[in-house]
Amino acid sequence: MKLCLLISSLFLTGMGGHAADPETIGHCNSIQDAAETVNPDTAQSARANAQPAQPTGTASTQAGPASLKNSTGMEFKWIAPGKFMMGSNLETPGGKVTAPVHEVTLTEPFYMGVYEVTQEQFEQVMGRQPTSAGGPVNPASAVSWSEAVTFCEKLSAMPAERSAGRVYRLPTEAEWEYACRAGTTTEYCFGDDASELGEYAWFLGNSGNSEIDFQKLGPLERVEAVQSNDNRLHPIGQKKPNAWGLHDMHGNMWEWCQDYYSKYTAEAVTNPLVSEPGSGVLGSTRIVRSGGWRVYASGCSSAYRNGNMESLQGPVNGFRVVLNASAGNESTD
Ligand SMILES: [Ca+2]
Repeated sequence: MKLCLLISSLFLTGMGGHAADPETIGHCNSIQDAAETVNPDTAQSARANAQPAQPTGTASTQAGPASLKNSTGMEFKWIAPGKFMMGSNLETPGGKVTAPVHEVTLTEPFYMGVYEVTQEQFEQVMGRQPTSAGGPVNPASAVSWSEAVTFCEKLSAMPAERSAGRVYRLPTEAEWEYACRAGTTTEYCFGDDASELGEYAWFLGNSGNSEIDFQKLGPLERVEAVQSNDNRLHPIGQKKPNAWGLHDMHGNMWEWCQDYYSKYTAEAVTNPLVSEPGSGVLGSTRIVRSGGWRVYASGCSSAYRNGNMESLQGPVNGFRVVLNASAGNESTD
């Protein structure tokens, strides 16, 4: 069973550098089996720095440009501060890892990357290709959390960006889900019907040579379906954006967030960020969101979450960045 969990979790986490062994996956009963490892009771640290919700009257609501393009060509959308219900109470892969639903208030606006960071942008900022290279408009892949943080630091230090006062960072987990939901309360940014996911996302059901409806297949049939399907990542921006103009928030690449993994609690919080590691194995991992090209639909929901080690350079691990909103931000367009 342990092996089954480990191998089949590849379909969720992208851990490891190779496609999962389909024969082994065939012995697993379901994707729910696959992700039990993401929800141990050991990851029960409190949400560090999380505070009870406060009135939003002091929030900075100074709007910058609705869209912004920086000196490297990266595009951003201005995201207004606000309040939303984070998580989902539905059963998810690995148990209810997204529960309980709780109120989150974000008091500051921010700019969210419209796309996952591309290989070309990664090279421009880091001076080298990401570990896995495949094409300039492909998302940068096999990027560790630490590399993603370094990318933000180097991008912020580029002369044109520094003189414009632009500071980049990874999104917090709450910012990521808020931006993904774009005002929705459904399982996906477009509703609850997973059969529509292919219009918005590259995921295991459509990222290969043939589309596969895994819901209609048994475990062994799933293995056979994946075996020769050549599932892979795809260039950014080919699928529909969400209501706030953000692409690939579901699927394509898992996206690193700042936070360490921690179980949710029910109380309302403001600007949550888990900045200290918690207990247990997962407590020292960093949050990834979005699901990816090798992930079932249920792992690509707005609320689904997983934890990966900071050093992991999995083939499904990419990222997008946040630009701190400030009065000095002006588009280079
Ligand atoms: Ca993504």
